Amino acid sequence: MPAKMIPYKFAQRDEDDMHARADALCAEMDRRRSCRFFSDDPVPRDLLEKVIAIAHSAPSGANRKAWRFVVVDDPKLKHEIRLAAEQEERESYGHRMPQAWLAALEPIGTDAHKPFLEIAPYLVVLFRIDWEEIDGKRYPNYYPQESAGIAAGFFIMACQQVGLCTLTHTPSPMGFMREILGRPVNEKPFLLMPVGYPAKDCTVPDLPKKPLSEALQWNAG
Ligand code: IYR
Repeated sequence: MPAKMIPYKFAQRDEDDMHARADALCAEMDRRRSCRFFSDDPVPRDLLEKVIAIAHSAPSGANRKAWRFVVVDDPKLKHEIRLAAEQEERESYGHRMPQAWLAALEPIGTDAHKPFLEIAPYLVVLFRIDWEEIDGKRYPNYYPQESAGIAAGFFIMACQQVGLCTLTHTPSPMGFMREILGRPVNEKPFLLMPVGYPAKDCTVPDLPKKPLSEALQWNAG
């Protein structure tokens, strides 16, 4: 049955305001960097929950919100996750990733060593829910990959906007996260995002930025 239709409470703004907001947001997001060196300074729990609420407001296939955010702050669990992730990463860096992939990662300077998984105050693990079981019957979710990706984008932007930093980390394969965190088989680990503040001496790679002109096309090419 179609839902009842209600008026859209849209905030209409004047053009100057729209430009000012676009410029401010652009400047803020331009400052965002993936953080690999975290401090262990605590982050208020309710602030993190607000950031997750923002991510949870993302649009999703058939409005199913086919995702779950699991927050880990238990040091024992973080240790277990670090050990499992580093074990997979050692295999990946050691022989699973082809030479071309390793070469592509060289400027970023990553390796199998992931201390941030224990240092960051929170690990937010995003699971993608491919199907749900209700009364013994399986119901597929629609576009779960895209939906989880959009929610992750909201999450990353919300972190930056409220003054937190994060990283989209994907130890691969990530099946161990489901076992460690006790999630059912219909939930697929999608992204592991440490959240906190950068370490005082945090550095980031000075990478060239692909100009927007290479990513934007108007009309037919
Ligand atoms: N998962 C590995 C490798 C890695 C892959 C990509 I694509 C990156 O942009 C960065 C790293 C790791 O986290 O080190």
